[in-house]
Amino acid sequence: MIRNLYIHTCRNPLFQETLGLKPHVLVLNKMDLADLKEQQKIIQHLEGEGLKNVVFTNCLQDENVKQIIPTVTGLVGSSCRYHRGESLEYCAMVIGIPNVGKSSLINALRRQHLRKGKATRVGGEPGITRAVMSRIQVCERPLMFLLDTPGVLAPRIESVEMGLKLALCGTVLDHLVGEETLADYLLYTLNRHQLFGYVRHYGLGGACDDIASVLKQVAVRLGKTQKVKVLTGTGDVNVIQPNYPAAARDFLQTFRRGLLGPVMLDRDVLQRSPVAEP
Ligand SMILES: Nc1nc2c(ncn2[C@@H]2O[C@H](COP(=O)(O)OP(=O)(O)O)[C@@H](O)[C@H]2O)c(=O)[nH]1
Ligand SMILES: [Mg+2]
Repeated sequence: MIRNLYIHTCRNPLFQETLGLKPHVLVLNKMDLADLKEQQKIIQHLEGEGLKNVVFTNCLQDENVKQIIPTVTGLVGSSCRYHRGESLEYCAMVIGIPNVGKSSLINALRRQHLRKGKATRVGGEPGITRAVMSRIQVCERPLMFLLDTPGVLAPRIESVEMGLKLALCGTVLDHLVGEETLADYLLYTLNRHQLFGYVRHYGLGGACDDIASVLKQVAVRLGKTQKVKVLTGTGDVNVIQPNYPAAARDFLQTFRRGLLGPVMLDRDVLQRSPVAEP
């Protein structure tokens, strides 16, 4: 099971239903993009949800990827339900919503344990892994295979805000939500968390909570403007029109690349968490 750290959803009964009693590891990937100052609180919160085996990873830099196989073998070994008999093979399934890095994790495991390259396609657009592929070997000793899946778990969207968080992380196609709506939510989030990396990144005059004004400045900054002729009673006037959609797209992509700084989108969830209290 794999989830982006910063899209950590509330108790998701789907996980329980889907996984049932099978041993499982929760991989919180893209740790490079997450603000992990409150890592302990995150772990406590997850434990409160009954999720114990948590590994934070960065599959681009192979950070902590080596912890996964020992965790899996430890869990299977200690699970009395799994009388493995003579079988020395492990077969595990990687599940999670689109774009959290399931395929990247498989490739990272292969790099770490087999010194092999890509076996499964990675893509930034949700839905690139379309068909369930055959099992892919990720380790020799112990012999372990993983099944990549095309996001078999649909995001369980409990509220508009959670939907926006998921969309910010690129787990649904942007145009379904609207890039400018998403950019607005991103700006609101950054300001609320007092993360002003965007002001520095785009060289803005200061923090601002008006998305139209921010996108206008971003568009000018990026040269994403066009001249249009406006006919007035006294003659034609040339006006510069900012390309708002292009500015919104750049704002979102810049955030997703981590260039606006690490963010913990679920800070509010953590603060509401009863287990976070001392
Ligand atoms: N910053 C960052 N990006 C990642 C990481 N792992 C995967 N990605 C990127 O996330 C996108 C989706 O990855 P992919 O493996 O296709 O996700 P899947 O849909 O769950 O299989 C790709 O652009 C990856 O390069 C990570 O640890 N950090
Ligand atoms: Mg995939």
